[in-house]
Amino acid sequence: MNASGALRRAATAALLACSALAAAGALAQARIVLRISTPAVPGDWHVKMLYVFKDELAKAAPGRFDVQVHHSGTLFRQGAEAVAMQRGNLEMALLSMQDIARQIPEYSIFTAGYLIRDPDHLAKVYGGPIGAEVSRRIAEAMGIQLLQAVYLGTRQVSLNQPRQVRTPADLAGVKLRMPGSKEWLFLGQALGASPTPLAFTEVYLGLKTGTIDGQDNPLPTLKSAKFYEVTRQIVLTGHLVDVLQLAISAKTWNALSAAHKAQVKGAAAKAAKFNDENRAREERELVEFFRSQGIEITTPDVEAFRRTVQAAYLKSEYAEKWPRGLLERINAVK
Ligand code: KDO
Repeated sequence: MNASGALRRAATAALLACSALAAAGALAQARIVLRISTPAVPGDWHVKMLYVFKDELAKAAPGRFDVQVHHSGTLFRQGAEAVAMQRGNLEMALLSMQDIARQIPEYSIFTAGYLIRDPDHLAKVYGGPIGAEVSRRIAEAMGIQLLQAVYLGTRQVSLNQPRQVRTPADLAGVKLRMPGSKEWLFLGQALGASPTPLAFTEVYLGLKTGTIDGQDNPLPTLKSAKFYEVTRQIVLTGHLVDVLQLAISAKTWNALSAAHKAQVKGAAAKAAKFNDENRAREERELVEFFRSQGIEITTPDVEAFRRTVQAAYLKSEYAEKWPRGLLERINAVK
């Protein structure tokens, strides 16, 4: 081989080495895609919270994650997220305990009305040993890793026509929209109403056209989803101090390094703090806002609701499956 041939070969080898290095670099830099699906609308604190999560993660691990927020149920419909994660079609979602109870029936305990007393009780139950135990079980049984419990708010009943409501008997015949799973429908029934399943995205129109008489959601949701525009009365039943779980598929979670796991957890905790504080503040402020909109706010006999709903759960087939002693342990969390 002559000198120029040797030179050409050396140059080609150098080029190849360079492009291999570049490819390896690109691979090392490939961003981890985290698509998050939620039915919540853009004005909802949960959607805003997901952008806090994205920003915090970008600060903690610059250029390493590609967080994509899909709101309004546009990527996966409400209730389909857990299965999508299990099939490898979705990385993250905000799951309800009702979604989880569909696969782990004993966890229907967390869907029971008048179980969690207030947001502080909620934070201590899910943030303490019970929450840790629940997370382990869900990871094993569902292949889904819970990252952080976030407050959804305290659910109240709202009606599109005013009505005297003191006790559950006064809700007889009221077509109360509930999300479409049996755990939710049971709650509507326990409240004394005629539960009607409907997706979250259909509720506004349902209230407006009268295909439903009412719905139940926390006050911040009435505001962000604009349900208050088609509401004449809010009955402060406070029947479910509600939580959602920011969750990630185990496949995605297990592929993360220990440092990335810590960064994801840290960003989730910051997002939850932002959400929880804003929701609690808004819950305090919104009664006045709704009054100013001409909506009647009434306080029923909450004790009568509590007694009726708790009794309905305790004698239901759900309670037969609750883990022994868990009810007492939840009640004992102070
Ligand atoms: C709803 O459909 O009423 C509900 O409040 C149920 C929750 O579990 C959750 O899906 C929530 O909607 C959405 O996140 C919208 O706030």
